[in-house]
Amino acid sequence: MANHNGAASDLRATFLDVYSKLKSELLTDPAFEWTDGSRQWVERMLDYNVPGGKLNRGLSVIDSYKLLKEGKDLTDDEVFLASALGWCIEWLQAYFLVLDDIMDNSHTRRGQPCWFKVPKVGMIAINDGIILRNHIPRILKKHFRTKPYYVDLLDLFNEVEFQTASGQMIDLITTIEGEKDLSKYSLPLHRRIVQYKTAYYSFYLPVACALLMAGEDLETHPTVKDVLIDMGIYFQVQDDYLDCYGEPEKIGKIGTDIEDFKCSWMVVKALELCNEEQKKTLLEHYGKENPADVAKIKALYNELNLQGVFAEFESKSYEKLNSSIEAHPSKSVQAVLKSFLGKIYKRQK
Ligand code: GPP
Ligand code: MG
Ligand code: MG
Ligand code: MG
Repeated sequence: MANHNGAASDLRATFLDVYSKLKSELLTDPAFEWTDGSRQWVERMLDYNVPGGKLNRGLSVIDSYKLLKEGKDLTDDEVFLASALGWCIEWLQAYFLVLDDIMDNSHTRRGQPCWFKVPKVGMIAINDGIILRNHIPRILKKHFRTKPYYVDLLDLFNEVEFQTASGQMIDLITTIEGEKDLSKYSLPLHRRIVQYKTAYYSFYLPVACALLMAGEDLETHPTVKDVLIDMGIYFQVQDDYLDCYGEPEKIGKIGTDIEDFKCSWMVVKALELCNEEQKKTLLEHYGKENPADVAKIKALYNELNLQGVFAEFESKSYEKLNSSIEAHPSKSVQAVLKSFLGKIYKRQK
């Protein structure tokens, strides 16, 4: 039995080995008659979109499973299975991002052009998103079909995908052209959007996967689910903040929330804090493509000290999340949640 409790970089290397194995299985999937051209397309598409992120969601399945096993060394088989589930979440994320970048008319992602912006890709990216999504049940079928929790896994991925697509829908329909109406933007609306579009797949799903593998489920841990959802909301507020104030070289993407008229935490806070004069600026310049309009909005955010407001929000959220975690009876569950929170607190990317 190998010792997998070594440095984080070892775990990352092991995790990446599993990516190569899953990729080669998918590229020889007997359900399709492959040609060199089709295989090359899928391989390039996967390498471009799946492994290039921070891998936090995927790695946290292994971390969580390990903590649930209370420090016992994992077998090679357990490491492989937890990694495969981690990769299913990374595949899900790749699928969401490929399509989200089209919908948000974004430019870059993970330090490179968005997939649909790559020459000769264009709208083929939509079908690539569908392929990415279909890879998940193929991975699950190959490696989990005989497990007692197989049906629960399939159901979990389906439920979370539905919640995410529903969150994405409300993110998009609030911005409909011709109805640009800032008066409907509020903290409760923002919370609803980000809870569904981000929190379930980014925070709840990795822990839910680890619990299923360990023979448990999250419905028997409702307080854990609540903390994970709150952490996901905090994470998306950071994403909204970084869309404006993050360094593109660090976050790997260029913000488009102002141009896209998004119900971002930034604009919600600005609406809350502005005077009548400043409100006019928001109404006139928010949601326009022109860089001069965007600059006016950013200047207003500076005037309202949204950086300071965010710093305050960040430390308050940390304290609140930390005390909810400490209220939990199980030390191993506390450890899972604390390691998550530690990874995202004051993140710059
Ligand atoms: C993140 O929103 C939300 C998603 C990636 C979910 C997409 C869901 C689909 C069903 C396609 P965002 O647009 O703020 O993310 P980013 O800033 O990374 O573009
Ligand atoms: Mg986006
Ligand atoms: Mg989006
Ligand atoms: Mg964003």
